Amino acid sequence: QWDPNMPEDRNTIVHLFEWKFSDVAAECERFLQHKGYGGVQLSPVNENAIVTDPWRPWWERYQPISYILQTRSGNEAEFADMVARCNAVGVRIYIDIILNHMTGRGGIATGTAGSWADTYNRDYPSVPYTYLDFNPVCDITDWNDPWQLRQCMLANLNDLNQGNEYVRDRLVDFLNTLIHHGVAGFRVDAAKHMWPEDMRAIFNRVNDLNVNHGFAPNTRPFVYQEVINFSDNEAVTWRDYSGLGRVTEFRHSSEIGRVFRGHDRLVWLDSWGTGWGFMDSNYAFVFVDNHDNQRGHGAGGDSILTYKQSKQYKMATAFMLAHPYGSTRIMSSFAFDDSEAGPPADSNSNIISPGINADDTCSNGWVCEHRWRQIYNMVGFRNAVKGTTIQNWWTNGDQQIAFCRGNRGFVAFTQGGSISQTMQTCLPAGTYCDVISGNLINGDCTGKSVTVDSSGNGYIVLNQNEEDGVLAIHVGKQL
Ligand code: LM2
Ligand code: CA
Repeated sequence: QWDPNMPEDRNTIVHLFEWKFSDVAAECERFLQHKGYGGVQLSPVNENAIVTDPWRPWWERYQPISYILQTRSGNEAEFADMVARCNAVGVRIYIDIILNHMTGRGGIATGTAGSWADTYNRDYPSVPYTYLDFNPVCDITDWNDPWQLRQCMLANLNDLNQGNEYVRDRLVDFLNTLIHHGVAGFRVDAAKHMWPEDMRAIFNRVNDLNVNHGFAPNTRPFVYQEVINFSDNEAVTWRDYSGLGRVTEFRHSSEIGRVFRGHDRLVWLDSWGTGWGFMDSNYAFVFVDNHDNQRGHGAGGDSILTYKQSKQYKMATAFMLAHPYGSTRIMSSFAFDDSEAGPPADSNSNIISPGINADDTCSNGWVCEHRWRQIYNMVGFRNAVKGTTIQNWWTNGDQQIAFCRGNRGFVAFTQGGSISQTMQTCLPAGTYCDVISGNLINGDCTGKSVTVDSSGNGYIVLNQNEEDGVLAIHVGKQL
């Protein structure tokens, strides 16, 4: 299903990568609800193999060992508490589910709930799975062979046979446990490596969302599938999966990075979306970066922007959120130099909670992009302009653009030269706080403001050397 099942006045998901459940619950209550975030994507919540070489990398969580809800993020009781508390404040929970595989194929593995597995012989007693539940052992050698993509091992990970009824039952039970606890949907890991028919059979069997958590009767889970697909000429494309739910649009990630790194011109953004070869907006799940491509895993390479290029990153994120294309996700990272390194942890390898500074930012190694003013205020902008279209597209013909979202919001961008001129904002007369340079606090704007006259015109000032090359005003932040 393609709708994220959020409250009407919300839209964006934030991926709180590797956060503990207790911290997620607190974040829903103290921050996310107030800034208008619609949901949180969690890292995989079921038991994973403990990897010690390298020491506790982030990617150990992509090696399931059972469906017991116990990881470094917390146990089942903590999970249940978190989902209930987030739902109570209108913030939905989405789980990263790994249906394609179990652990890597090697020796004896131990998991985060204490289970063990004989990964060479494909014996996972805590599920239980035996070798009969897996596809025959083979490696993906030809990435243009649809059969190999589905039937062979991705990165040497033991490949489950989702055509097997017993396996389907185990996966459906796992998803139903999550639904019982109140989740709103799923990010499907490695969807490209499973047959669409098998996934349909599995999702058709899962329960409706739990009405005790505020979902309407007969609501189906939101599904967004990770399919890396850059061209229609590939053997497997987004079209194979868009009948079941949304699909990750990786071209959005790489192209927005290329544009805001200055390798393309803003003037061309007038046809952003299908005009750039992307999938239809109703199927697209979009982001500037994700947990893989921000550290050079997966696809996208050098064009991907991350928190490390903060100005360009904020501009790309602002454009994504200002533009109506797709269903949006914000990445919230821990700082890293080493692309394998796991989350901030103490000497016992327990994850450390983010500290919260007076200015809303995080400490203890957590970047918390979702707490950057320019980012959370654009989440608010997207909520305020929901349901409107782009109007009055303006450009200087090169590296400056501006546009309205109906008569509810206006945004301007420059990555070449300063803007200082009267523009049509499409907004009702009044004075508006620019949510990029400041915040509206007790009726005062801490940044720039724009006065709009009765014909919708406002004088827009956006200098090239400002901290951010964006100005954004909307009806929700009027002085
Ligand atoms: C995904 N989407 O389809 C995730 O977004 C991605 O993060 C996962 O890979 C991948 N699929 C499998 O779930 C990550 C990471 C890999 C890592 C795997 C499994 O990017 O590097 O592979 O998780 O932990 C690691 C080693 C690899 C080894 C494998 C199995 O890097 O060299 O393969 O474990 O032992 C020999
Ligand atoms: Ca597979």
